[in-house]
Amino acid sequence: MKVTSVCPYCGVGCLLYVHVRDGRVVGVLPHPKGPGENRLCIKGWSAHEFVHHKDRLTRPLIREGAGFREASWDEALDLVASKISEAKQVYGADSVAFLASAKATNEENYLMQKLARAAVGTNNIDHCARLCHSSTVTGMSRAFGSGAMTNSQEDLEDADAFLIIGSNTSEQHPLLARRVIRAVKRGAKLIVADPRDIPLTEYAALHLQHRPGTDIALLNAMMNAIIAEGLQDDAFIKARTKDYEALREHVQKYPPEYAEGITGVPAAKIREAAHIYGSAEKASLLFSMGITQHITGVNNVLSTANLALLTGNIGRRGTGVNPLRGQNNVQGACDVGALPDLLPGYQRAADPEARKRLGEAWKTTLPSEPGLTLTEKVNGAGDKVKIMFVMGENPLMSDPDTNHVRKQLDKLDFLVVSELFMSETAEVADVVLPAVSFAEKDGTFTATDRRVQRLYKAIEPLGEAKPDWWILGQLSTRLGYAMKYADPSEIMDEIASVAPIYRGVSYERLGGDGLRWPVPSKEHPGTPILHTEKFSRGLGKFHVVEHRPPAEEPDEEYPLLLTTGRVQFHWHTGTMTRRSPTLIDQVNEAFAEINERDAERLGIHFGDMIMVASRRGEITLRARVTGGIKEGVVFIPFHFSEAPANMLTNNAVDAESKIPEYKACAVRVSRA
Ligand SMILES: Nc1nc2c(c(=O)[nH]1)N[C@H]1C(S)=C(S)[C@@H](COP(=O)(O)OP(=O)(O)OC[C@H]3O[C@@H](n4cnc5c(=O)[nH]c(N)nc54)[C@H](O)[C@@H]3O)O[C@H]1N2
Ligand SMILES: Nc1nc2c(c(=O)[nH]1)N[C@H]1C(S)=C(S)[C@@H](COP(=O)(O)OP(=O)(O)OC[C@H]3O[C@@H](n4cnc5c(=O)[nH]c(N)nc54)[C@H](O)[C@@H]3O)O[C@H]1N2
Ligand code: SF4
Ligand SMILES: [Mo]
Repeated sequence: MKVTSVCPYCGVGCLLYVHVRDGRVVGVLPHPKGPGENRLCIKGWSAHEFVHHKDRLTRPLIREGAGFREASWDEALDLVASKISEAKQVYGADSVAFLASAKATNEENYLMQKLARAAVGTNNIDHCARLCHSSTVTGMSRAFGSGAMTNSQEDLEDADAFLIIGSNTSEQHPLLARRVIRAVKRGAKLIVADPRDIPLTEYAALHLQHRPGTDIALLNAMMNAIIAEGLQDDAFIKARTKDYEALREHVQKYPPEYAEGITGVPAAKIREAAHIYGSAEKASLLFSMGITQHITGVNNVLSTANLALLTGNIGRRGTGVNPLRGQNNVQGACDVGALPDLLPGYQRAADPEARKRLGEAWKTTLPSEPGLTLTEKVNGAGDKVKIMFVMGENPLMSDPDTNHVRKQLDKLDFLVVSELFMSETAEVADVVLPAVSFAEKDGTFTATDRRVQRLYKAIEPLGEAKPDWWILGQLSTRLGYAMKYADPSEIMDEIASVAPIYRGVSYERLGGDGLRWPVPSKEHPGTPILHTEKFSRGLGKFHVVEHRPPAEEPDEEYPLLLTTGRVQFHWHTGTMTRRSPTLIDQVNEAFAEINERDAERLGIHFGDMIMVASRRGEITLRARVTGGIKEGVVFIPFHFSEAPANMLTNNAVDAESKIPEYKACAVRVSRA
């Protein structure tokens, strides 16, 4: 038997067939429909491998001393409900905090934020989008009125030029990178701006290898050069934008020669990039974590928006500002309101009218106190926050400054984790709830280009594991706010009724290629491209943004700049991919990329064990000496618990979006 599903890894959202024999998942095959068009990357092809892994959690667990004992669902859920009720009574509803999951379905994330707001009475709901694209949502909402990818994966292929800045697309969004490569082979010009020589630079007309944290200087200088050459789109600027004069004046301060001093990129290359992007009929800008994960995250994003507005590259096929969403359902978790300041469908929690509308639908009064972000919750543990419920996230590996996170989680009165596996975070929980994987449930994921797609249950849950939507419904009902849904389609119907952008979405309509929001009615075909006639906010708005260095810069004691990220074969904290034999076979060891000249100075050879230390901690791992990384820069992926990169990272955040600066901190490297 083969069952249609959606790849549980990245936001590209490739469809796949789950093959089932005798009630077990035995393999996956690509699906002809959806973004992957009958292809999968190596992670997709091995997506079944963790499903039946012997480490899957199959019974609820309650802490007993240093370990856990098995419990029934009734006992575990009663305990969680009584702890939440108690904390609410003693400290108030805002002492309870929730982390939703970009790996779980739309229906599950919707229920978790509803549980937080309606059953508990707090806006303390957030998820990994905070660590990922919170700066995108803030920045793009300000410039355009919507925080999502402006274009669709398909129409990227129409571009004549690409600027890929801070996205290692072929490793992190492989089936989307395929479209870029196809366009390049057809003649489109590719500019890559990345401190490292990523695989896509093979296809690039130009590689701008700038220092981490200097994107604003780079982009301002490109705009300076575009205006100097007269390549700005005056008609578009006049008809569709506002505040251009201020931007024009501001970027005069950034001649390419000046930016060269900040970025380390030769002025001539910046001019060439400006010429390629500025003179293209259709230029598409793609970005990801290299732009967002900085204390200047919002300003970085605004800068990309400025460039697209300046050249009229928005609202048409093959153009746009395209933040590539990471997790399989991070777009959806945001859409359905798993954010402290936004209700389902991006209605503002601070807006009394929106609260009234949702309150009527949910037959309750919604809390007006602003909620805490993910980073604020961790920092507030033990103080404002007494109880945390984490659904499918692993903050002890994924949040910055692990020693700090561990100390903070220790201060909680009670920690609940729902998980597939005994993650580092589950290990320190008071109650661990066994959740089911994508193969064991019905639901929807929303891919990076706002595409809502359906996954179908292929097998029965393992052991006593349960879908998160069931767990959350049971808990809510125990808290005195009944949630009785027979199946996830009823939850989607409710989402459609409260979130205008999902109004026309229903399970009956979600075959084939899914539906891209906004879908304002049941007849509406969905919206592949945003801002075609006018921007969601009316006129597109230019913003003046200034270069600002990272919070922590190299000095004598910590002379190198660390940037962190991922590799193609592993997923974040490794809970799933490090249980997948095919992927382990590719890479199964922590490593640090270091420039060959830095390595020579330090007496380090390829394959040596080295120690990397920051002001917050140190780790030991293997050196990959390479000419492909900028001198003075070190890169470490954060997948490997034996040498966790987040022991080193800095928890300085962007003031507005609260995204941590994972992409820049000072380190010292020595032979181990
Ligand atoms: N295989 C795999 N795929 C994934 C994931 C995974 O864990 N594994 N995670 C998913 C998720 S949630 C996300 S958010 C995405 C992330 O996708 P990406 O953002 O593409 O991945 P990263 O490796 O975090 O960083 C991207 C690039 O930013 C560069 N960079 C570092 N500092 C800077 C800087 O200051 N400026 C610029 N311009 N570039 C810089 C790095 O060298 C790196 O090549 O990937 C998704 N896809
Ligand atoms: N140094 C550094 N740190 C980073 C980043 C970086 O670039 N550098 N990137 C950041 C970014 S962009 C992100 S998105 C975060 C990701 O951070 P996390 O979300 O904490 O990382 P994951 O490993 O994806 O954790 C998801 C967990 O959910 C579990 N899971 C999977 N499916 C389900 C389900 O259906 N239900 C439940 N209950 N559990 C499930 C998995 O077993 C896994 O343990 O990391 C951030 N941390
Ligand atoms: S590109 Fe992303 S969605 Fe597609 S198979 Fe690979 S990991 Fe899965
Ligand atoms: Mo992410």
